Amino acid sequence: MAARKSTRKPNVSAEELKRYYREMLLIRRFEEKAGQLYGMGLIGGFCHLYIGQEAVVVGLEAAAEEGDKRITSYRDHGHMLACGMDPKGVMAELTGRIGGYSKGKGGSMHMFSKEKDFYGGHGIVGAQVPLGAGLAFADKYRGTDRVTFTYFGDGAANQGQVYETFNMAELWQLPVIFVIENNQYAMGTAVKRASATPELWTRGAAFNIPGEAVDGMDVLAVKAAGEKAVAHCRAGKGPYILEMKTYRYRGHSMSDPAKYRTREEVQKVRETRDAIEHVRHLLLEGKHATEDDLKAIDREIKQIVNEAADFARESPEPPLDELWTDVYA
Ligand SMILES: Cc1ncc(C[n+]2csc(CCOP(=O)(O)OP(=O)(O)O)c2C)c(N)n1
Ligand SMILES: [Mg+2]
Repeated sequence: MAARKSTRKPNVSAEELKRYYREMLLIRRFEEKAGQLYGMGLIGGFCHLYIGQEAVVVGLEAAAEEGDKRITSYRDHGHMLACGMDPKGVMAELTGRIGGYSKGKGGSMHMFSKEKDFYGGHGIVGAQVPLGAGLAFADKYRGTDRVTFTYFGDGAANQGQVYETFNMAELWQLPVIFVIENNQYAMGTAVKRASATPELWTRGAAFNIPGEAVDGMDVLAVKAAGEKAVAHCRAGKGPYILEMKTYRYRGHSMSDPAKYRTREEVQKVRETRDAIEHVRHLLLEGKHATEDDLKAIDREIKQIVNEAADFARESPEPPLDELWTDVYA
């Protein structure tokens, strides 16, 4: 077990770097648009944006293979886009329309895709952790070598059910990667105020689960750590913990007044650690792309996001008789 230092020397192709740039940018622009639609009253209920944390899901999806599974909390839009779900279906779910992934009946926090092995979207803090171990149990039982990425926050990491799950996951050697997205805050509570031991990657020690801390703002470091964890799980060696040191730029949800931190703190992370700027820098410095190439990617992403927003506005609300469908899966 060792803390991982960020690897700034890229050992990746130009195409790969461009792919990460595009995928992270899609999440950021999608979330910005969701924030706008929320402000216009087109999205109701809770809406938790993922802006700032993009490198975590993009790096881990780069380490995943077909048939691997993922499950996460309510801060889930980035996970869905990163695993290839359709931005139109995600945005339409946010606006509560029939074209959404849950036919407009689930909203931001409750979306699923069997096709993409995305198992939600869970509003109860920590509830997805035992469910993630259950998905891994199913794979082990069926004799596949698939792994499950089980994402949860720094706040969730202090929940009792997490440790019951750690115990069973190690006991049964389940192929589950516990990804702790440590974005430094649980609503308005800083990690330092809530955690007796702030190095969350060590939390599996009592169960013999290996873990490491990763620079979650560096997509290449995330991918490398993800590959290591995946190899561990696929080899039948049981669970693995990855603590992603990341940061959320926006409030906890759209209704967060953000009085628990300074603007300067957020600005400093944006200026010194931003995941998208990091890859942009690698692309330009390495002469893998020109400013014009990147502008073309920006335009392409903007169009995808605008089309998703148009679809989400134009798709009708679910008819009343939809109330009686999907009650049991
Ligand atoms: C069991 C439970 N307790 C409390 C809440 C209210 N709540 C919603 S999100 C949240 C903070 C969780 O923070 P963290 O796990 O760090 O995830 P993040 O929001 O930072 O992604 C809390 C306390 C809840 N939804 N469920
Ligand atoms: Mg948090």
